[in-house]
Amino acid sequence: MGQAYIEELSQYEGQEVTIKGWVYNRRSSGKIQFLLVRDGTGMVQAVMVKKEVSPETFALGRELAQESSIIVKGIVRPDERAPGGYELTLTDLELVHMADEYPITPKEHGVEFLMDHRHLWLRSRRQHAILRIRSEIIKAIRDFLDDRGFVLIDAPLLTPAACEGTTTLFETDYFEEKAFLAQSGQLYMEAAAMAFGKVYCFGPTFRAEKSKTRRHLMEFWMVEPEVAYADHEANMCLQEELVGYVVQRVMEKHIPELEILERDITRLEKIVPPFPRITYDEAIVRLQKAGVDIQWGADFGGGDETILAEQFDRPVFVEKYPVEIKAFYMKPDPDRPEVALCDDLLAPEGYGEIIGGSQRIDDVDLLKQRMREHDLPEETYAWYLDLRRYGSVPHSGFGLGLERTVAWLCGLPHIRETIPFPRLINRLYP
Ligand code: NSS
Repeated sequence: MGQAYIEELSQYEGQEVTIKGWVYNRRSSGKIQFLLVRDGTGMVQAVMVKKEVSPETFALGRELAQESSIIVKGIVRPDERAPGGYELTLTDLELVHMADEYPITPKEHGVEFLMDHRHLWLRSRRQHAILRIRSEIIKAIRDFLDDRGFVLIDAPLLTPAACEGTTTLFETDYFEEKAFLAQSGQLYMEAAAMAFGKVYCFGPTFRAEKSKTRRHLMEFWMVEPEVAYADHEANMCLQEELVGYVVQRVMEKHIPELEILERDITRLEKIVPPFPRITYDEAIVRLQKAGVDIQWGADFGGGDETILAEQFDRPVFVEKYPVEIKAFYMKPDPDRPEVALCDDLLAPEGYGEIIGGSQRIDDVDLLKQRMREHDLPEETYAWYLDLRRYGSVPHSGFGLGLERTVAWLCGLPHIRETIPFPRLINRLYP
């Protein structure tokens, strides 16, 4: 009569188990009550028959408010109709805490209301499905890189300088010095790649994005691999292998969650590398043909990315953007210096850019020149320039946005549900 988790009930068929959890829902019909119990690992229906339990226990069942914490004892019975395949015949019920009237009821609530109650909303079936898939994606990314000999190197979150432009920095006071929350760990990964060869960081990054879109968070997680001696081509191969691996893993382990989310799984089955590649030049022509008023030299908006991505059933690489619209560290194409050896990977179905990557400038003079053009103070980046002074090599890397990847794989209309506690332009609570 041991304690069990709901996800392991199949091991206890016919036995009495104890489940510690919460009341998800409850209904009764006279002499019989049905308690839907959740314990974090799953959900099970406990059936309580009046004549088989004490009068106190039966009365307690009737009073249980939604989300009250309870300890249930019961016999595990197979039941084909039950979601996990099992049901409990309740033998005993203990109240741990009677919940106040729970604000989130099975009826429909508005998004702002749910976001205000995010700390409670996490208990719902749909949020469970999403955050379990998120957890799997993190593990899949780490397994992929670890298995290939990458070393995890943590980047600092408080930094003295910008990586991705100075307009989206969160500034903070660092003992009378200015510090910024990291927009990316990349510059530090470049240092680490020169030390370890193949490295990655995986952590939160921050952008004061003044845009209110379904793809932007102020705080998001990014995995950033960086590889010494890898060129632009090798960089894209690594990206498509990683994405293919992650999709495969989610399909292997999380079909029930994808079903809860009503994800069209046939769309995910197509995500097999190699992915199509188009140049920025070609992307401009495609957009113009689709009726978009855009000229060479302009950056793409979310709408443009969607139009491009819709032309493919797999993620599509757009490579070689104009140097002018990209970050200072990207290496210009030696055959055509007005474009950079960079790529964005656009997810299908309108999920937009999930990866940004590039080969980095390895020449110290060119890097200094680019920094001047971007008005970046040389002193703050002296250490970064050092990397081009002591054994500089061609190297490349990329950043994959975790939340956009979760949104895409789960088929969510908005990025806010992909992270436990989202930071949005109008939200710092809870
Ligand atoms: O700005 S990126 O395109 N690239 C970098 O930060 C490089 N320094 C990465 C590198 O090469 N090591 O951002 C990379 C990805 C981008 O493709 C999105 O998937 C995601 O990070 N991203 C975001 N996700 C959610 N919200 C916001 N605001 C956001 N910004 C970027």
